[in-house]
Amino acid sequence: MRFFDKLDDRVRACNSILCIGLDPDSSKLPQGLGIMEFNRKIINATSEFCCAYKLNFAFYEAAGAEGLNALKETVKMIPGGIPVIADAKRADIGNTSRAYASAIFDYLGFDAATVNPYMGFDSLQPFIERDDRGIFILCRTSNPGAADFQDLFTSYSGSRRAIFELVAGKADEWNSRGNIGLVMGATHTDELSLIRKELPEMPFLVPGVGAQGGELAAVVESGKTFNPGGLIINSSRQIIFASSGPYFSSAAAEAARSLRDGINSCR
Ligand code: NUP
Repeated sequence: MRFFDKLDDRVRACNSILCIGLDPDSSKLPQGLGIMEFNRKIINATSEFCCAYKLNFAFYEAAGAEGLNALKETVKMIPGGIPVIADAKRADIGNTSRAYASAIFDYLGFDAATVNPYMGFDSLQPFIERDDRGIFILCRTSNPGAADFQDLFTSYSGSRRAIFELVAGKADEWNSRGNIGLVMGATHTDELSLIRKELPEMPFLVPGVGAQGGELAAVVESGKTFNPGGLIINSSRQIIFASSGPYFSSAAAEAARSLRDGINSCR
């Protein structure tokens, strides 16, 4: 099954476009709990409220062998119909990128991955060729430094456009298999609505609400589209670290329910 069909089905089934970020920062885990057990409790408590989970590799890699093991086991413990996104921001020269894609899709079993377009088409090709999997290309990211390169104007192709607009255009051009989406930061809704106008059907993965200050109503208004899974909104810390106390998993469930409802009231 194609990734975006799986995502559409899940969004319809759970009536949610909330993607929960499983970013288990070791310094914030409840006392005495390893990453795997923490994730298991969070997933059990929150899965009914989300259309997808996104795992940022940094937090698993930083925990060494335990973290890498937890990365693989967490993908297995997520219920079957829920797509799982690898937030690894990969890309490299062709044969290296092929190994990255194989590690993420074949060894670890993810449904989709984030990739970095800076090295160009051949660096993404091993990901794009996997038409059973999804890829989200970084387009306009949520961090302050995004402006350093992504917002620069260029006259490439005759018109004055920002680099993030060129990335969006290339992503559309490369999307013959229908397995490409864009990462669009929630903190910059003008850019979000600009790309939405240019690409009405392109799926967006939008991180940056909650801890980074992205405003929910503006994100939904700027990014919405008619495909059920065409706009998914990620939140990590606001949900998984809603409480550090003994009832952390019910606090996470409450945070997820409330964010899902908040998003749905804007849709
Ligand atoms: O532009 C981006 N912004 C962003 O925050 C692209 C990302 N992939 N992310 C990731 O989304 C970030 O690395 C983290 O895993 C998650 C946001 O987490 P939080 O701010 O909701 O805790």
